Amino acid sequence: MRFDIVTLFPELFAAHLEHGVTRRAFAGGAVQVQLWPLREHATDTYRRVDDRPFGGGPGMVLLAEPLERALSAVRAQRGEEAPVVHFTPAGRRLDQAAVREFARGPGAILLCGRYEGMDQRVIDRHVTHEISLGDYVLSGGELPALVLLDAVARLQEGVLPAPSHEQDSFSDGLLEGPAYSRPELLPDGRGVPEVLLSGHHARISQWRREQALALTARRRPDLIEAARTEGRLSPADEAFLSRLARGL
Ligand code: 9D3
Repeated sequence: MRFDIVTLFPELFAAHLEHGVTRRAFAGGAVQVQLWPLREHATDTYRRVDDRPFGGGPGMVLLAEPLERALSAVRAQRGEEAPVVHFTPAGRRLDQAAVREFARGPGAILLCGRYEGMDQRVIDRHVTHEISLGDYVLSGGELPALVLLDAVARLQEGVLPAPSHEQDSFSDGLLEGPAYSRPELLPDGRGVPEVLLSGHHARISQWRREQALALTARRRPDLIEAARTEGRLSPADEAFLSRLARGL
């Protein structure tokens, strides 16, 4: 799959693409990334890519023409089929279901906004998905684009060591409980839950499931409700949750 990223700040992407799990996806060729510096598509001698909004108001707007030219250059290389994503605070919040859909598809063209936004005519003509990360204010769409890339790259075959995304929270829809590693006993005397050292795999699995259910019920009751609606809670899960609710 291929991601083409239209941005004023291509340098922001380098460190992430060169490290860790995502580097494996990119180096292995599962995910191709091409950066399209918007400034190279400016039309005037000052290389302007933004201007004041018609009608007045604060801030600047990304100009339609450089964006249209950048999109034409991208499409000359990859054709018409790709989704075009605009990252904007007004978009639908990104979730794991959307990430899975991108991971199954051909990739996308990612438009990273800056300033107060981009000329609406570009959005109207080209954009197929508007995506937000959530209700806080960032300075542009570059970090959101990296977030989507990271989430998609780690789902590619051979990128993760094991089939570990089968066990991800948000794959089974619950938060994960606590994890512990060496040493068994810290110098200040804190140990590790006994059951994890027992070697009793069935008991360990049950304990982990209960930890996940308890944490999710406390922090994200909405996820418990969704799991219930979708039939992902067993009778044993329900029994545990009702004991929990009664404070036992
Ligand atoms: C004056 C109104 N502002 C909205 C709160 C305008 C505005 C602020 C920040 C317009 C764009 C931006 C830059 N942010 C993004 O481009 C962005 C973003 C975000 O700020 N939060 C969460 N997700 C995203 S995706 C793109």
